[in-house]
Amino acid sequence: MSRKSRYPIMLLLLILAGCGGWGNIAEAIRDDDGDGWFTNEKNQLLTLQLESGSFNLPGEYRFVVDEVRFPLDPNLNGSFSVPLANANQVLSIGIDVATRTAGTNILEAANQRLGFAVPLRIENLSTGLPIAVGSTTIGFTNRDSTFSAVVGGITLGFRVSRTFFADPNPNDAAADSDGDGITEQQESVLCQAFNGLGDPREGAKNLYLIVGHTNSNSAVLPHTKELLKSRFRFRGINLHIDDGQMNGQSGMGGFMTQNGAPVADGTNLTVGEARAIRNEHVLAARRVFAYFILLTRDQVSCGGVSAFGCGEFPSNTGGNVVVAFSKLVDWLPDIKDYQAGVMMHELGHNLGLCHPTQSTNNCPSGAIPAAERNPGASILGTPAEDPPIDVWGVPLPNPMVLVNAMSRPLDYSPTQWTNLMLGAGLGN
Ligand SMILES: [Ca+2]
Ligand SMILES: [Ca+2]
Ligand SMILES: [Ca+2]
Ligand SMILES: [Zn+2]
Repeated sequence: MSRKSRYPIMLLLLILAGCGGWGNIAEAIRDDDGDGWFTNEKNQLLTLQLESGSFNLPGEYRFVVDEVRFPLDPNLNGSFSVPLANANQVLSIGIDVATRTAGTNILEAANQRLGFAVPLRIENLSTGLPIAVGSTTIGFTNRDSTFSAVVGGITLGFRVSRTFFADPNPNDAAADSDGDGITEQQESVLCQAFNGLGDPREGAKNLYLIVGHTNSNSAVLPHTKELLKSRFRFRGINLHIDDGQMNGQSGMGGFMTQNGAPVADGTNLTVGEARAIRNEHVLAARRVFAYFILLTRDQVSCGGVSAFGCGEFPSNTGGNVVVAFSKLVDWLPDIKDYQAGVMMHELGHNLGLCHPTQSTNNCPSGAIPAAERNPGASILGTPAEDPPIDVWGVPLPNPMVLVNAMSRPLDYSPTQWTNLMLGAGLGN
């Protein structure tokens, strides 16, 4: 990203030159490899912690922050318990719910002050089904602070902590110290374009997913985003979903045409066509570090066969594009989290994963133990893996294939997570 103006930098230099001397300032703002991260420990990490809560009613509470469900839980169904005896008391919660970063872009901000806004929703799960309690936006800046927010009779206490970090690799803008496939320069683009989302630090894995759709009914659903982001966060990966908007900024995803015209109803797109559509709508500088899913109104065509989705395996020429049938019935709501399932399944192929029964040494990401090769235990299971039913010795197609597909967990198997080839197919 180019600097909007050099004046704020000049001003900073002139002011600081009076007290610290030129050498110190030049040292402080060094970015030797020009990747947008200061060489020295001057980059900022802001951590938003949900510190405490006072609840007017007892119950089981879920906090959806930045579209991620907290407390994190393997079933994506975690809750914070408030017993009757503790209602209206200040209870300690202590969950880090969001982070934001700033690199050399801080030099462009007046008084080096940045503003962040994080959406929050509270749900009560006491009855089993989530009941919305209320929602708000949590605003904070890049300063240490504590503050509270009142949502539907619940007072939440927050703490913002600012820490500083150095460029993890100060001499190579193309380095990828955290191994997420996004170079440090690209992490900086993510940070600057989306108000603090990129993070180059070791362990800070980011996955940038751009989602397009061919029909107004086929867009990615808020519920899907929440499920996918929660699942990846639970596994230590910060998934960012750009459906035209991301973190309050304009992105690259959204409605997409093919060669300038809407895709006609009844078209069965291939993954190659999805790639061409991506190239038509997503800037080259952005798509090199993004995964892309095109959601379609109709079933898709994989190797000439009609299917719910297909995803490229990582290679020198592909590995970051998916085409997927958005909803089983175009004009109806999603059924049984189908959309999140098909997206996570096909994205799994981009990440080098195979169907459980095919997860041998021939799979790009390697084998999984035989005990995990159960199509029912991973979202990578497929109807084709369901054994045919046997009727008096005659094998017939299993009528439960769709039901089975719908009942698979929205998760990869443990070894699939270990084998994940995050970033391998990027750059194409
Ligand atoms: Ca740097
Ligand atoms: Ca990286
Ligand atoms: Ca990262
Ligand atoms: Zn598959």
